[in-house]
Amino acid sequence: MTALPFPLAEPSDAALKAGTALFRQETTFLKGVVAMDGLPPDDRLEVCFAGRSNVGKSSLINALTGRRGLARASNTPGRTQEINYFTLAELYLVDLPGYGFANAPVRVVERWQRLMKDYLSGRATLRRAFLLIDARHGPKAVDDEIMGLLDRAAVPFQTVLTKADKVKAADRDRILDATRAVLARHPAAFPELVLTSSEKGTGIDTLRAVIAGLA
Ligand SMILES: Nc1nc2c(ncn2[C@@H]2O[C@H](COP(=O)(O)OP(=O)(O)O)[C@@H](O)[C@H]2O)c(=O)[nH]1
Ligand SMILES: [Mg+2]
Repeated sequence: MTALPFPLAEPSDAALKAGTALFRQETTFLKGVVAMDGLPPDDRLEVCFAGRSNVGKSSLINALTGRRGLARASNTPGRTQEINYFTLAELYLVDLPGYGFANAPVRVVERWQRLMKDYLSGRATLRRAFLLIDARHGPKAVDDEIMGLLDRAAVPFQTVLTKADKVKAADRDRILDATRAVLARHPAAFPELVLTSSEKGTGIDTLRAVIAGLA
């Protein structure tokens, strides 16, 4: 067997330190954006968190920043209809509306899905998209579709598996490999994965280090 592609990211001690130092600074909410012309000036790099509704985007931002109520997390899928901008030092962290199932009228959903896709394919200062996937399920067709959009827009994306605390140990490797098989078809996929739990704190320091490496 050859070595599997897409290993789990293992940042160096120096990278971990840089991550801790970056996220020790205060993250603040900048604005909620409902249309492309409402995006803040593209005067700094940004990273975004994309993924299906309820995958854990907002919870992950809260875990990274250590601020529980910063990004609004919700049990009701598809409630975030805006692109939410947070400022962290010389970087923007961007919480995107989810895709897939949403608890809102079709026309409203279409509008914000369009916004999310326009953002993902048209934001020049977007340094990397973190594509969140529920670690219990692996990628779904709709994730594959967004990956295709990112390929075409040449936006590098890195997969972050969420809710690791809910995965049975026996299922973990199978789901990781299923994820790798999908990523292997996507040229824009960054070749390392991050496995996280916002609940337990797993992988949060790793993701901080990855982001600090981009800042
Ligand atoms: N067990 C567990 N639940 C999580 C985790 N992250 C998020 N959740 C839960 O999943 C639901 C959706 O989270 P949210 O951050 O609002 O997802 P979003 O729609 O992608 O922003 C909430 O009930 C969260 O408490 C995690 O790491 N572990
Ligand atoms: Mg959210």
